[in-house]
Amino acid sequence: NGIRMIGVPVDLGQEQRGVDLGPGALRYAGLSARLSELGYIVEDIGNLPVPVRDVLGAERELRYLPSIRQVCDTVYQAGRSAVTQGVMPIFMGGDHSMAIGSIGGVTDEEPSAVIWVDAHGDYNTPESTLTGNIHGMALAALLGEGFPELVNVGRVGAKLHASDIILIGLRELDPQEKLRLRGSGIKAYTMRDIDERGMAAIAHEALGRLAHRTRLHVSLDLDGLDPLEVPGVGTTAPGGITYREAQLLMEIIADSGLLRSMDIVEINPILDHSNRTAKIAVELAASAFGASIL
Ligand code: DIR
Ligand code: MN
Ligand code: MN
Ligand code: MN
Repeated sequence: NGIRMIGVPVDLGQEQRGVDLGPGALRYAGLSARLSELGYIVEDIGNLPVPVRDVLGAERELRYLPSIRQVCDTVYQAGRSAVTQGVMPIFMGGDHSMAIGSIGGVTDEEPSAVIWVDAHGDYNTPESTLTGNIHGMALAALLGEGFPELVNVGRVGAKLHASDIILIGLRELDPQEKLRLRGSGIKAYTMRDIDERGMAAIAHEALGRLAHRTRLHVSLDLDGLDPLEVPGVGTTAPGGITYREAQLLMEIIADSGLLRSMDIVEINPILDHSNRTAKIAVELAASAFGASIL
């Protein structure tokens, strides 16, 4: 019944300054205490070593690929250790590039599933990307596509099959990324789906598709939520998941009993108002790990 908080202050996968402060923002917002209240034994192991971008001038033109690879290898090992020791890791980002390590690390043996909450697909390759930013390539790398340095983090090759993944909250895809996603076999619920069908129907259907798995990882990019409610993210996209819809999704995930690990990524406290985004993320994590209103 243990949860291990693992800070990954990486900001190298995107351009905005400030996502490296995400782990601190989540700690100040009381993540540890909130999970302890639920009856978990919570251990915070601090932050993993991440190079500071200001000293990586020479890697800039490489989009920090060597350093991101190194960070993801470290995150992978931290995920592996947590799984083998029987505790549930929460990876506190940092930008979404670190999910290449976290998801790789937790998906080694049992049939695993991932619910990826995001405005974006993060399904770019070095060929399809418009920005060059590696946080927009994380899901593709986990499926074995793109830079070999990222595909081979931790162990060689793809860490997930398309059928292991469900995307929720999509509303901003790059042109080539959109074509790639259509052809991928990944189940994606866009904002239109959520508007038309409601989050409850989508959450139940998503978990039904993943029912034969024994481990579920939730990768929560806070930009999946509406920036009016969650302003502290680097790449905002209007018209997102509301706080209530996100809560409902997390509560239904908790009911499934499958959740074993989580990423909380892309929080940028520099762009936030009074740490609102991290506070909301703490409430969502609490719901995912079983908090109920009554
Ligand atoms: C864009 C933005 N598709 C890119 N991606 C973001 O840079 O590849 N992902 N913001 O979270
Ligand atoms: Mn993302
Ligand atoms: Mn995103
Ligand atoms: Mn992003």
